[in-house]
Amino acid sequence: MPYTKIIGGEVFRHDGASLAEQQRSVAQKFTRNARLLQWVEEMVDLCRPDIVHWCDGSTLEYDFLSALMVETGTYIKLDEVKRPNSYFCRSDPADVARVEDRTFICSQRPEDAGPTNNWRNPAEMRHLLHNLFEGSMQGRTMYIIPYSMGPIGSPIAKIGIEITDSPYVVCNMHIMTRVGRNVLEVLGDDGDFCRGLHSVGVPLGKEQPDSAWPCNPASRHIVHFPETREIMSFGSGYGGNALLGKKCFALRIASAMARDEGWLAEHMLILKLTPPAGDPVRKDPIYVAGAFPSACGKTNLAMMTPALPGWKVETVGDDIAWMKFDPSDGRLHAINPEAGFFGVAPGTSMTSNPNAMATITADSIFTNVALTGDGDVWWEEMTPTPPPYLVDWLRRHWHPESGRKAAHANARFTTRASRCPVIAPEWEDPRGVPISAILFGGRRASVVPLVIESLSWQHGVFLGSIMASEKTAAAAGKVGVLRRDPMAMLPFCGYHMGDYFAHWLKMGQATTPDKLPRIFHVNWFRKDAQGKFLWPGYGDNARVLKWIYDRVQAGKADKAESMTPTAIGGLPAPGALDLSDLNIAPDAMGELMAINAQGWLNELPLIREHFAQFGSQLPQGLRDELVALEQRLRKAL
Ligand code: OXD
Ligand code: MN
Repeated sequence: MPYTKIIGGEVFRHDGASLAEQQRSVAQKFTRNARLLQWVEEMVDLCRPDIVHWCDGSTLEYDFLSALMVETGTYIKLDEVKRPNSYFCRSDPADVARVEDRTFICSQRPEDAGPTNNWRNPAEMRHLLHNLFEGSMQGRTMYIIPYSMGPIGSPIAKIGIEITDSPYVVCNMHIMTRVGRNVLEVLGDDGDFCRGLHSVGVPLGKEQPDSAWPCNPASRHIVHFPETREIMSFGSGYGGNALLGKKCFALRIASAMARDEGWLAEHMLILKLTPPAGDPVRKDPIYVAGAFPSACGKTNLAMMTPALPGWKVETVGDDIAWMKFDPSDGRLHAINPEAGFFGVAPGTSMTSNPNAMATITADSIFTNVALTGDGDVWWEEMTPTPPPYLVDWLRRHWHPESGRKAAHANARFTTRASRCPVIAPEWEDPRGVPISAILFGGRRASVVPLVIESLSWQHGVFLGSIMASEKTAAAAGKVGVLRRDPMAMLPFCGYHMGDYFAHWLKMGQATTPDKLPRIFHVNWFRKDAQGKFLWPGYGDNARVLKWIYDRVQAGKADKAESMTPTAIGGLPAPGALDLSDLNIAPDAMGELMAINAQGWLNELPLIREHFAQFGSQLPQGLRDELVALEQRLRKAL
C-alpha cells in the first residue's frame, strides 16, 4: 500500500539529505512549540526512521494504520457482521505482559526511588538507552502521538507526547487516550509535556522482512525519569510497556508530579452509585474510588450490575484516577485520565461483566485471545461451552479436548470508554466528580473481614498501606503467603513509598475533615476452611456499597446505628448490611464479619517487617497506627 497516498500530505518519506528539512516543514504545520520541535528533531537524528508521521488522531489515520497492519500480518480483521470494525492481534510469545523486573526508576538519588523500585543511575541509564535507541527505527516509520490524559483542557488533565515506531501502539493510544491536533492547540507554543520515547527495538535492513510482532526481549527497558518527566521504553510492544500514557505516565510519572503539586495519581477505578428512585432517605448519587491489586476485578466492579433492586452503578473509570481538591467546594474531585479500557479478556463473560461484553461488540482490538473458525474471538469463560474449534493465541489448532488454554491469561481487549452502556454521563466532566468514599481492596483468604470503615483519614491510609494479596488458600487459622501491595501502587509508584504514604497523610490536611472522602477496606475474597469463597462477589458487592453509601451520606440514614466500632475499625452493625434475598451459606456471614483478634495479632510482625523496609521514611503517623492497633487488639482479647 503506497503510504503517501493515504494521509493528506502530513507524511513524508526519507529521501536522503532532505529528511531533516521535510520533517521540519511538516512538523511546523502541527506545532510551533519549540521544545517539542527540538525534541522531535533530536529523536529523528537518534533513531533514524525512514518516515516520520505526525498523528492527527483521525478515523482516517486509525483505519489506514489498521489496514496497514492487516497487510503486514500484525492484525487479522474480524468478521464485519459478528464484530464490526474490530481486529485480532497476536504478540510474540516472549512479549505478553508488563515486565516489572525490566522497569526502572531513574531519580538522581536512589533513596528517592525507594526500596520497592528498581533504581538506576540516570546518567548511566541515559548512556545505555542512547546506544539502544541509536538507529533503532531504521526501515520503520516514527509516529509522533500528541495525547491528553484526561478531558482535553481539563484543569486536572496533562499532555504527553509519545514517539513510537509501532502502529499497534498508535491505534491503541487512539482508543486509550485523546489523540489529536487539539492537544497541540492546548499545549500552545510554550506548554510543557511528558516526553515518551518508545521503540520495539528491531531496526530493519534494506530487504529484511518485518515480523508480525517485532520486539527485542533481550534488551527490554521500561525507564522513567520522574524528575524530568520522561519515559523511555525499548524492546516491548505490549500493553503497559508500550502504551506510555497508562502505567508509565498516568501512574509512575504522574505520582511524582502529584507529590510535587499536591494532588493524587492513583491506581483506582471510579464509579457512580445511585440509590433507587423514590427512596425516602437516599437521594443523590455518590462517587466512589477504589484501589485493588491487578487482576482483582476492577473492571467488573466499575461496571457492576447491582444485585439490589433499583440501585445503579455507572462507570467513570476502571483503572486510574487523578484526584485534586477543588477550591470551589473543598472536596476531592477525580477524573479518569484514560479514554478507553485495556481489560483482561479471560474471565470476562455475560455472567461476570455483561457491560464489558456489550462495550466490545464492535470497534475493538483483541490481543492474544483465540480466533474462532468464523472470524470472531473467544477466551476462557467467555461462554459456558467453548466452541468446537479455535486457533489458539499461539497459532495452533485447538479443540476443547486439547487440554490447554486457548487465550493467554493476560489477553486483552482495547475498547473506547464511550462505548460502555453504563458509562456515567459526567465521565468527561473537566472538573471531575467529587469522591465521597475511597476503597482499598485486599485479596485475603483469611483474617480480614468483608468491609472495615477506617476510624480516621490516618487510619484509612494505614489500611491502604498494609493492603495485601494472599497467594495460597488458608487452612483453618493459618495465613497463606502474603504479598503486600500498598494502595495497589507497588509496581506503579514513581518514588519512595515511604514518601508516598507521607503524601497521603498530608493530603488529609488539605481540606476540612467533613469534606474528606471516608476510607474503607474491603475484601471480596474470604475463603472457608475448604478453600471455597464465602462471599458471592460481583453484583452482590452492591450490598457493601449500599452500606458505604449510608455511612458517607450524613443525615440520609441513621448513621450512628449502622456501624459497630471494633479493634480493627468500624464494621456494619447487626442488620445494617442489606442481605435481602442473598444466597449464602448459613455460617458465612458470621465468618465474613468476625473480628479475629488473634489472627490480626499474628500478623503484626509481618506488618512490622513490611514497614521496616521503608526505614526512616515511614511516616510517624503509620507507626502510631500500628501501635494503636496492637493496643486495641490486646484489649479485645
Ligand atoms: C493493568 C494492571 O493492566 O494493573 O491494569 O496490571
Ligand atoms: Mn491496573
